[in-house]
Amino acid sequence: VDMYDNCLRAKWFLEEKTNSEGRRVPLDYGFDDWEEIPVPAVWNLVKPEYFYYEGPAVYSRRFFLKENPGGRVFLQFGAVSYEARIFLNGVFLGLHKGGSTPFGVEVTKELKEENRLIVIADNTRRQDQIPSENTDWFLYGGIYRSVSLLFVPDIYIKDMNVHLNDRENKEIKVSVSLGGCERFLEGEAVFSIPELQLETVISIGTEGEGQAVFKADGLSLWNPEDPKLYEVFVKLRIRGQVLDEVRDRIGFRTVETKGRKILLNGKPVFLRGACLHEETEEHGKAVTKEDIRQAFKKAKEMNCNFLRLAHYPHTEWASQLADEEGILLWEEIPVYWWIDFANPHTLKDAKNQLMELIKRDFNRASVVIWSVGNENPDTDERYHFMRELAETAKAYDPSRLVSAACLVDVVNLKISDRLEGHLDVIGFNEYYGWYDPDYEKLNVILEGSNPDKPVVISEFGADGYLPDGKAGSNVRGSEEEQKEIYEKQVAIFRKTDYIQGTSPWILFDYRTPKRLGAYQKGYNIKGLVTADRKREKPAFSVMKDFYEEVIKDEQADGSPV
Ligand code: ADA
Repeated sequence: VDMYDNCLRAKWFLEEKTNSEGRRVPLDYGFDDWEEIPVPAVWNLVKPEYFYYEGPAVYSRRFFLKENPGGRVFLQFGAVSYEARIFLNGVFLGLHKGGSTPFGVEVTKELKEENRLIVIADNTRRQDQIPSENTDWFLYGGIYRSVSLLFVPDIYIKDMNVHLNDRENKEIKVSVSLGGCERFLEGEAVFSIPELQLETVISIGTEGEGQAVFKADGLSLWNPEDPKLYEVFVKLRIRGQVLDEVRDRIGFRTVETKGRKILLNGKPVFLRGACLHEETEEHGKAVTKEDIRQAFKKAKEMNCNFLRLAHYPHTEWASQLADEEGILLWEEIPVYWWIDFANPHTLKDAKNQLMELIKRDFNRASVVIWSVGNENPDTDERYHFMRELAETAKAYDPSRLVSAACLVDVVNLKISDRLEGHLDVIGFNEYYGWYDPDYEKLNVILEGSNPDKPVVISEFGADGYLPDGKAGSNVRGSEEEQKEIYEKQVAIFRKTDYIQGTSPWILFDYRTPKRLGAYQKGYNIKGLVTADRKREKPAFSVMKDFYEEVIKDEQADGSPV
């Protein structure tokens, strides 16, 4: 049952009561004055008066189950902004925090023929949340990714993680874990890649886990030029009986660093990128596959092979499509600016979001970097907080790089952040020429820094708008000035050998209530393309030309600039 195109109904207030069993249940509102709200969608775009609404909303939907195949049933949510409380047939089933990652609740016991699902979605900003109160983007509200019922057998395959373990020997590593009970009968998982005529058996112990490493002769590696994907299957067999089966389409590649280089399949790669928010004018955060396709097309027109998905996990459609289209991705959790670094609950929420993201996208070849945060002040608390996140990512997923978008050390004018030792790639955000007009400082910083690992300029840029009746680079914030800033920035990057990628801020203009200034009008207008995605600004061609040069240089000597 997929509720994708159906409607839920919402009411803009929240009350709860405690029933005789001490469970919290929503009050029984009469349903007459409820609004129809589509799901998935952000409520902000449903009616003009909801545009700036931030707070709780109660969604309610009655649904019928024609047939129940038995086994266990989970109600899965792609994402709900920011907190979600789930009730089925009057029973409180769980609370999820984190507005951009998937989660599910088991509904096996509560599911009937006729059901009432209530979801209380609440996007109220709080300082102890991830992100906290202060964001330079629009914090849309609602159930904005799909909701579905997932039927699985009593014992089922919970996770299947697959990656290329050893490129030279074409060795694949597969880990399988089961769900359904505490202790399992011993069984086996049969892993296969039909295209390679490969089948291998992984034994599963009573803990419900098993892993194996095996050779995949004839395997073609995934890369942006040839994003080869294979259909893979895992069947769970216990006492000769097949109980469950999962499938995926997976690409195989390695990503690592060597000195100051990033290596993809053993070869240096320069990340020709751009930053991207998950937003369109029409759908807000509830982007469609077509919206993502369009964004990727624009990025490719700019000669990109890489996107930084800022500043929170985007829909999994993005990483699935990037797998198919050969775009490398940086995925991030919203540990953005100053958050409550000393608060253990905040750390727990951040870790949870990170793990939900990693588990969701473990099998996506396109994802090469996990970013644990953006532009956080270099304090003791932040160091401990971020270090724990970086180590969590590394421990679960040694097959990728870990980064964070760091700030300049303003005292010593250097790229130097205490977190560096825990990162594989240093992300560096800087806006010289814009917030600080002194480009010379950027020269000083880059020449004076001596990082022992690759640096990606994870943000740079400037506002770019069309001033009424006036043009010219002398107008602050004009598209001409933006272009000039880009030209100067790029010239500096080209001289710096340890810069192994750039992702300008940002591919498209986007909404942000922070920017209500005279010419910004509620948008961050640092886009290389306008928010309607129709018009490229002059700076777009600066990046396009720069990346074309990078490609030529790579072709000429087999290594990036
Ligand atoms: C920061 C931040 C971005 C955006 C940018 C800007 O670098 O990481 O989210 O706010 O500044 O436009 O100033």
